[in-house]
Amino acid sequence: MPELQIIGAPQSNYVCVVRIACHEKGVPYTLVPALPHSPEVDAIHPFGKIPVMRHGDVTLSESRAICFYIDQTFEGPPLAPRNPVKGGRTEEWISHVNTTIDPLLVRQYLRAHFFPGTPDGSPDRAAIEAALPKMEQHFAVLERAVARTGHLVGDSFTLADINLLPILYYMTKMPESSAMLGRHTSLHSYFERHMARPSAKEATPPPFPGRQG
Ligand SMILES: N[C@@H](CCC(=O)N[C@@H](CS)C(=O)NCC(=O)O)C(=O)O
Repeated sequence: MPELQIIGAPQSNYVCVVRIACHEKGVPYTLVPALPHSPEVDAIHPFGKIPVMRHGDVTLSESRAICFYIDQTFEGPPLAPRNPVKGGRTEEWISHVNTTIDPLLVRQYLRAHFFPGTPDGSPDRAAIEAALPKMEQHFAVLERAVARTGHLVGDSFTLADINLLPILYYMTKMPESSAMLGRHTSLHSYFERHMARPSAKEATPPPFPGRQG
């Protein structure tokens, strides 16, 4: 088998998703550090986003596509349930996380802290304050979703949980979101329990260069 390369920056929540997926599947891989829009990424992703993947002659972009390939190519526990209802639920949650939750929690809220674009580099308070009421709704939805079984789908750890976990990890790093997570007790214990998995520990994002924590 050729080497499986996951190409991207380890701080990216989507790179983190693919790394957790590889670990859960029991697939060895090499992480090739690369930034969005770098030549090695642009060669594979038409819009220059990370992660991208190289496996022999096969190249792929988009975390869901990469996880699909890994799930289908290698032996090991399924990342997404093969049962159509549970599989469909898993896709439903992955889509909610990628199209609704990530844009608010990561692209709007976290970016306003980490990459605010303000003249002095201080957090963009207007963007943060605008995000918080909508974030309360998202946290409430997630709280209800995990309250019964401690998983997003059925009673096992799936690719849906893998997609959410890195975002929740970043929520613990900022004051408003960390307090919000603390107030949602089922979601908080869900996060702590799954973050203790070896796959999540191994893929925990390092700090952004030049930043602490
Ligand atoms: N839908 C993509 C999203 C990937 C994504 O947004 N990656 C970010 C880093 S976390 C990125 O490359 N951003 C650069 C850009 O949007 O130009 C996936 O699932 O892989």
